[in-house]
Amino acid sequence: MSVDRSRLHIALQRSGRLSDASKDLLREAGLRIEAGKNSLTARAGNFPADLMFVRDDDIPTFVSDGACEFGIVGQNVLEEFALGQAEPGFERVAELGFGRCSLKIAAPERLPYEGPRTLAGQRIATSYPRLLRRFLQDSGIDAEVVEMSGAVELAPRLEIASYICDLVSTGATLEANGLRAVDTVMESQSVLIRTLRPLDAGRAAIAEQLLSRLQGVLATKESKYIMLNAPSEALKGITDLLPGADAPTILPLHGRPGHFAVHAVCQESVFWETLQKLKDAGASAILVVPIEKMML
Ligand code: PRT
Ligand code: ZN
Repeated sequence: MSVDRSRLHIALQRSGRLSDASKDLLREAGLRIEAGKNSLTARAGNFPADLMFVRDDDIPTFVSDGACEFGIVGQNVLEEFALGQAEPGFERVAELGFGRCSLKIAAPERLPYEGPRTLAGQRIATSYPRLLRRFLQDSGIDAEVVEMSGAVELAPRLEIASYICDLVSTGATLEANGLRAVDTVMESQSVLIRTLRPLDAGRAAIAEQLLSRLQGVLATKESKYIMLNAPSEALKGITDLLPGADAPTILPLHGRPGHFAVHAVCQESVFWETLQKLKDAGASAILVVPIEKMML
């Protein structure tokens, strides 16, 4: 298939832990994704963008080379790639809140761990050699990094290495292999990246549209619309309590002189504790409603 330069190209993981959430995010931004299960590309039916379904490890390269203008990938894969590059060819646009995991040092139950110095002179197996080397270097430790492309958790049993450095989410895999997490190399989640290659005016405009929609989707995930009533003397205290809201709307209540309705978009989670504090500060009839769409 030849590459259509009048459309944007977005690199997504073809099949794996990030695939569904990546597609869901684009759908929430209004893209209609028409793809069969085994396609390598898909067209957005109603937006000038094509999706490229690739291995997550290839996404930083695709975006840096400008083959795709955008990509969604785990920070772990991205940082490992970036450490091997003289100049980054991409920039991070937003953290996406899914695919969370940590890159951890893990030790067999029988081996001690008293901080990174325990690793001195040891063999450590990992699929993230650059991130591990940076961690060791930052800790001033000399150790041998054994590179494996998968099944890293088997290394101690196979006596390939004493320790491992691998991704952990629930910890079940470590436990099943008689290992325990002892240190953290990095925390990770998926991120949206964009190429640093300049775009022509047409595609730059489409890119801005996509970004504005995605930023709207990400903002609505955390945001709530809050409405409440309050007497005038309580307004200052109440507006100070509203989480992440700037410039709330304040309207007089019909038939109740000295009383106002306060409406605000809160950019942070609104907890029960916050509602209680608002009530204690004089608010009544407090409503918190989800926001479906937002364009900032
Ligand atoms: O085929 P392709 O190369 O695209 O996929 P892949 O097999 O390399 O990646 P995939 O789908 O496994 O993971 C994609 C991304 O998801 C990773 O790069 C991380 O950013 C993120 N992620 C989140 C994880 C995990 N959680 C995770 N738990 N990636 C891998 N794991 C593995 C881990 O390596 C270990 O084997 O799951 C196991 C541990 O899980 P727990 O729950 O037992 O701790
Ligand atoms: Zn991969």
